Amino acid sequence: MNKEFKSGYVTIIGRPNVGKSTLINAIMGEKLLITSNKPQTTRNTIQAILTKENYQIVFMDTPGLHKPKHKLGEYMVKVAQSTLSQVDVIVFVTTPEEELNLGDKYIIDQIKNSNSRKILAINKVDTTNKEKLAKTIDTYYNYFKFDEVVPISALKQKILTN
Ligand SMILES: Nc1nc2c(ncn2[C@@H]2O[C@H](COP(=O)(O)OP(=O)(O)OP(=O)(O)O)[C@@H](O)[C@H]2O)c(=O)[nH]1
Ligand SMILES: [Mg+2]
Repeated sequence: MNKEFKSGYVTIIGRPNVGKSTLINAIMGEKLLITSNKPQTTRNTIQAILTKENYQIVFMDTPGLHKPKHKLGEYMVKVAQSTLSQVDVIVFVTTPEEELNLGDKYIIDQIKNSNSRKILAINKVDTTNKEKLAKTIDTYYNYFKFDEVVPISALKQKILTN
């Protein structure tokens, strides 16, 4: 009679301004989190809880990860160790990039040994073309074999298939 109720923790991580908060708003179906075209809009880790009949997901929106070594170190100590080790799923958000940039590389290096399921979300696909997107997927997947690769537009609330 009773269906199994599932719950899980999902951390959204990525460079500043890639659309992490926009993605959570899209999933939640409301404008819960502040988004803007200025990097570093999200200042603290914020939880958004999605509750449905058979499941509950706690999303963790995190501040954008900075390239500078010092800040990055600080951030990783705070966020990486406390949240990344305990979550069920890590969604690493990036944008269509020609090359794997240092910031992203660093983030991937930090998450690749965690036990969580790791999803690569390539956001803002509305701003690119198929060739660039394919190249981005190749580049990132070659660097690390994510469990899933999902091209999306958080702004337009679209998941790209094929
Ligand atoms: N074109 C386009 N713009 C997007 C998309 N998703 C987000 N944006 C825009 O990108 C900007 C940054 O979005 P945020 O959600 O604030 O990004 P964030 O990763 O949370 O940024 P920080 O909190 O600063 O790390 C905003 O202007 C969004 O409207 C998308 O799919 N397509
Ligand atoms: Mg944000």
